[in-house]
Amino acid sequence: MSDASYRDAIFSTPLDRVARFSFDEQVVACFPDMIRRSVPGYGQILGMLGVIAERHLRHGAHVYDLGCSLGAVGLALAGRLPADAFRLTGVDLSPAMVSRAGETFATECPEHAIEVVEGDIRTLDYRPSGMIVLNFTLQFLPPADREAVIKALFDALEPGGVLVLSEKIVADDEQENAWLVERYHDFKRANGYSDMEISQKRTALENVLVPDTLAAHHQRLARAGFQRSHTWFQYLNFASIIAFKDA
Ligand code: GEK
Repeated sequence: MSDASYRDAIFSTPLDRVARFSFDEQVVACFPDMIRRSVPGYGQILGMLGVIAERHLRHGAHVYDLGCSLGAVGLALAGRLPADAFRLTGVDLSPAMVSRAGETFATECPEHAIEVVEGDIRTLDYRPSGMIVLNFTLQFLPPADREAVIKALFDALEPGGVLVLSEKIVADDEQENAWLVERYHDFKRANGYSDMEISQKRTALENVLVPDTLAAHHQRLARAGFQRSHTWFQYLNFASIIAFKDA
């Protein structure tokens, strides 16, 4: 996947008017570089998803990767689990992402039962699943749509199933939040982004990526029916939660 990826330079020149961020062809071409340099802990979370699947997934169960982009979650699972251990459906709204992800699975892991479909996770007709992954996707839905999606995912999970939800988060405490955001910008600078790129990307994501607090996530999961959820990973203002449906 990485050999076909370009360096993210989308916001490296001054733009008169910064357009709203969208997952188009330009973003697809540099996506692996962009997400690795922009999301603290992205690689570590992917690595653990395979471990979590090994521990929690019933043999042969179905897995959803919602907002799959270029299929990194499916590749992580296929790298860790044998072909008969799971079936996976990746779903994404962006046609450019879906076609590239499909090609990647066909060449990288043809023996695994992985399909990619174009669709909106707000209206999908979910099939029963043992594990559902939302790796940095819920944050892009309008806040008012999030509750119904989480409820639909709880209903789709088999007893004993798990939901893994990774998100950019906002801290309740104003000072804590300011510190996390400043260090996050330092993290991006350390990864080669200029101040202009950081500020233009921030503008493009305004009202597109709307983060919740960790407390809001856990409360929403509880309202949907999850008996237990905990934050298993946090790196600056990025976190991952696992939620359990009782067996
Ligand atoms: C990874 N999980 O590499 N329905 C389906 N897909 C959607 C929707 C929607 N309503 N809204 C946005 N998307 C991936 C990274 S990226 C995160 C996920 C990021 C899709 C959108 O097209 C994009 O591909 C993905 O959600 C978010 O582990 O770019 O920060």
